[in-house]
Amino acid sequence: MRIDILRGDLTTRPVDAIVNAANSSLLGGGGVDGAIHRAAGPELLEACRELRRADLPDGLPVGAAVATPGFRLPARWVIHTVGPNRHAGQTDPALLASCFRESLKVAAGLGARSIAFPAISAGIYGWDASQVAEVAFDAVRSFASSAGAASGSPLELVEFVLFSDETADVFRAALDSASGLGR
Ligand code: AR6
Repeated sequence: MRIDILRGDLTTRPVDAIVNAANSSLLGGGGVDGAIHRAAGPELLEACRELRRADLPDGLPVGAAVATPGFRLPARWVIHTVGPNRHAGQTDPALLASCFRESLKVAAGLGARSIAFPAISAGIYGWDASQVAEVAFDAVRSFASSAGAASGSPLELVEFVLFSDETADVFRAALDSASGLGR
């Protein structure tokens, strides 16, 4: 599984799935969530409303992931996950690790070969980008070496698409110091 770090806009990525740093309501918000909804079009909000009605009446829990189509996005699917909110006292890195792990699982279940992540929780939810990067690479490495991957995960490419040069540099430095991952 290859890992690429890019500076750019997640909504433009021609990958099979992009991951949305959503909130539990799944009904949109600011940051990358707002950008994804704008780029995907109103059908995305409709699909999220339907998910809420049919499967998630109480919303999507922190650390869980669920997929919708990508509608007008280049990506075929959007995988919505809810990162922990530091400002609300959600400081357990296991919750953040779960976002990456569950998103990878959902992507593999869909047959996705490529997936692009933003820096989940590193914006409005207040986590340090360096900690997000560390948790993210650890989760990808665990997923790659897990039984699930060994039994045929189709995922070949994991992109991290960062909105600023600064965050991209933080992710590059973390990847360089993470062992066992090739680029
Ligand atoms: N492409 C890539 N990264 C982006 C983009 C983009 N188009 N736009 C922003 N980012 P945030 P969170 C970066 O705040 O911290 C929403 O209101 C941004 O610079 O989007 O998980 C949700 O509805 C930052 O580095 O997500 C939730 O309520 C990273 O994406 C809440 O925010 C994540 O920042 C989630 O907060």
